[in-house]
Amino acid sequence: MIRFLDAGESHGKALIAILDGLPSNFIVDIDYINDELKRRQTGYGRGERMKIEEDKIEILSGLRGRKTTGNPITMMIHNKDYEKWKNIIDREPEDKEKISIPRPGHGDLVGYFKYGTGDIRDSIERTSARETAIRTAVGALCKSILKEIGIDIRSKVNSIGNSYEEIVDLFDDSIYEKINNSSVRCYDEEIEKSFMKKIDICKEEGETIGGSVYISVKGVPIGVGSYSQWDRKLDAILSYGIMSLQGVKAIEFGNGLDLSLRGSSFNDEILYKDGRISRDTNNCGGIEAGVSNGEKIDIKVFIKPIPSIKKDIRTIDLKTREEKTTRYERSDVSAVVPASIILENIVAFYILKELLSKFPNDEFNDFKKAVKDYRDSVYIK
Ligand code: EPS
Repeated sequence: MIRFLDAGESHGKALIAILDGLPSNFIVDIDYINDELKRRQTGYGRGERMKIEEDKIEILSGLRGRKTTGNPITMMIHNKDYEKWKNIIDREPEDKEKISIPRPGHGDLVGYFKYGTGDIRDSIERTSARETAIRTAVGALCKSILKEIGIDIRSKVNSIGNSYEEIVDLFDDSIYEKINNSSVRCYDEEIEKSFMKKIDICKEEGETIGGSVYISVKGVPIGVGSYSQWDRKLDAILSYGIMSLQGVKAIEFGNGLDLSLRGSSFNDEILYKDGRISRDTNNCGGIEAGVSNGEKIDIKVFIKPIPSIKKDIRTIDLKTREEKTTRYERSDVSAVVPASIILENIVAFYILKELLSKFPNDEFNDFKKAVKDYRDSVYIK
């Protein structure tokens, strides 16, 4: 069973994660993890902070040389911006410095009442999506293990505001190359311009904007997840991880939101082609009854606009209950492009976790062999 906890604050010294339960003898590619961190940082719509940070992973335990040992893996990313913030972060603020005007939509109001420290700075530091850097590192390590097992996870941006690009097969390498080279992660140049324009207009107007991303997972064998208990269903487990990403407000598996389809068209007919069970459609998104069915796992995720906006909206001062307008904290204009990368990595953690629960093995090569033997037995007949 793999699990992890992370810690660290947006402007604190560092972000840390402890990832426990990975099989031994897997050769870790640090460059791959750092490339994923870079992918997360470089999207259109980012603010000033990304010019400061240059995220790199440091592994403090769990490896001998480059190989996993089965011991817990401690990962760390330093916050470069800490140097400028340490006088704020590392001392108790005077009363007049405490923040009491919450940004609607952020964790400011709920954190103020829940933890009662009297300073919104405390919740800002932990609710910030800066935390997704370390979650991306954890997921990237899981994603690199899945790659060796024959499972690939890809993503694109589907919409920025109400500007939309059609879903496409992300495993068409020439299309995916275009997506990876686009600063808004889409394949059509006209749509790319319209996505960028939406973000530019928001920036000029002191606004922020949401959107949606599409994640597709190829190679998960039949039988991952379970219907035997409600809390073992794969779609429910993935949703838990996906909803935990800052700003996510909705998820669709396959074409779950297409209510125009009736039963005979929605339910994907079962066919037998080229020696394997297959489907011509994937409306169920690769999961039936909470169990992977061997098709691609297709997920669309919807992200709301960032709550740190320059434009004034109404709020109150929690100390006096007086009406105020929001105070501005430096932020990004849109988090949709980085969300696409972060979600690939969040999904990777859960797919690996569930795969290891079906094929429990302490050693990587045994794990790989168990998955291969099972795949052969299912697909050849
Ligand atoms: C964030 C606010 C901004 C973002 C940050 C998330 O940071 P800052 O307050 O330092 O300007 O840049 O995202 C990251 C730092 C990151 O690495 O993704 C927020 O309030 O959620």
